[in-house]
Amino acid sequence: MYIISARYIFLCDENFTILENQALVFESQILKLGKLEDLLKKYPKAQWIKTDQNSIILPAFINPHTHLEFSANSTTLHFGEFLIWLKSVIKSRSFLSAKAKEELILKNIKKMQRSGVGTIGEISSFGSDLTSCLKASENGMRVIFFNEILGTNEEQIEEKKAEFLQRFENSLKYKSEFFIPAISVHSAYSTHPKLAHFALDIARKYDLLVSTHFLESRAENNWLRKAQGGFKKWLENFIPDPKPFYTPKDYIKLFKGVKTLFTHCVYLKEYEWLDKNYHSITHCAFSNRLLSQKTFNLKKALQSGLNIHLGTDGLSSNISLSILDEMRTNLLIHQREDLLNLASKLLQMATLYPAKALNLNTGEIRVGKNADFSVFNLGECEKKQAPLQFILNAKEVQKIFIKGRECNL
Ligand code: MCF
Ligand code: FE
Repeated sequence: MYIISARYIFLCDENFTILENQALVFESQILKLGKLEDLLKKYPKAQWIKTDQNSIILPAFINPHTHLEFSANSTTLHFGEFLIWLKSVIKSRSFLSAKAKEELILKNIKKMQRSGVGTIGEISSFGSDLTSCLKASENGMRVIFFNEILGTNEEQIEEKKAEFLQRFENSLKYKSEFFIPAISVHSAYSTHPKLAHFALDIARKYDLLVSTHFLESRAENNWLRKAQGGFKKWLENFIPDPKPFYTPKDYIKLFKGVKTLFTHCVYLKEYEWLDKNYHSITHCAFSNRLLSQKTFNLKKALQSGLNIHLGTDGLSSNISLSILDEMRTNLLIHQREDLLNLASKLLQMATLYPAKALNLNTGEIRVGKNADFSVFNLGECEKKQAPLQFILNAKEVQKIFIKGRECNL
C-alpha cells in the first residue's frame, strides 16, 4: 500500500475537479483520497512516496489510435491531400513496415510512456507490431490491439478473411488485462461489405471493441456522399464506373450495437446517426491538418453529447505520438473555444472519455479505479490556470504507475 501527495490532483472527473495539497492511497486500485496528514495516520503501514513541492498527479493518458508499424516514417509519406498521401502509403508501406523493427516500435512506446500515456489503441495493419506490443504490455503499457481488416477486390475476399483470421486468432492467444485483442475495420472506402460483415460478426460474437476510420478527408466525403471526386478518378483506372460500397449512413449502420471508435469524422455533420451508448469519436487534430483539408468542428461535436476523445494517429500522419503535443495542437486550432475551458476539456478527452470508449476502469482518479496515474512537475501556478499551464509546459512524467506499479522509464 502506498501514499502519494501532490500540489494539485486533476481528478479528470466529469466536473474536472482539482484537489489542492491532497494525497491518495493506492494498491492496484485507488483506495482513498484526502489530506496527507490524515491518510498517514489512518494508513501507518502505507509506504509514502515523496514528490516535489509543485507536483501534479493525474490519470495516465489514453491514446486510442496509433499505427506503430508506420513508426519509420518521417519524410517518406506525402501530405497535403488525402489521395496523394494514400498513394504514397500504398507505394511505401512494405518498405516502411520492414524498417519499423521491434526496437524502433518499443522505443516509441517508451517515449509515449514518458509523456504520460498508460494505454494505447494500436491499429495493427500487418501484425508486425504484435511482439513489441506484447513486450510493452508486460512492462506496464495497456494495449488494445485492433487487428485491421481491409480489401476491395471481390475475388480476394476469402484470401483476405483467412489472412485476417490468422492475425486475429494469434492475438487472441495473448489476451490479458494488459493486452486486449480487438478489431479495426479500416474504412468505408477500403473495406468490402463482405469483409466488414465478417469482422463485425466476430466482434459481436466475442464482444470486442472496434475501431474504424470514417469521413476523414474531402476525397472520402465526395466519394461516399456523391460518388465523385478523386476516388472516382483513381478507381476508374482499375474498374469501369466505380461506385462506393456504402453511403455514410449505411456504413454507420454496420456498427449497430458494437462498441466502436470512429476515428476522424471531420466531414460528419449528422452526429445523430451515431449511437451515444456504443459509438465515440477519436479526434486526431494533427493528422487532420496533414490529410483532411478541413478542421474538425469540436464545438458542434461536443454539443452533440457524443463521447469525443483525442488520439495522435500514427507517425504516418503526425510528427509526434505524445498526447501532450496533440493537446497543444488542439489549443492552437480550436480558436473559438475559451482557452481555459478547452484546456480542462482536452485533459478529459485524453483520460476520462477514452476510458469510457474503451470500457476501461481507468482514466479518472477515483476510489475503485485502477491506479493508472502519472506524476509531473510543474512550476508554481494558480489553481485556475493549472490545466492550461500543465498542457503548455508538461513534457515528461516524473513517475507513472499502471495498476499501482511504477513503470521503469
Ligand atoms: O489514420 C491515418 C489516415 N487514415 C487511414 N489510415 C492510416 C492512417 N495512418 C496509417 N494508416 C494505414 C491504415 O491502417 O494506412 C493504410 C491502412 O493500413 C491505408 S489503406 C491502404
Ligand atoms: Fe489512423
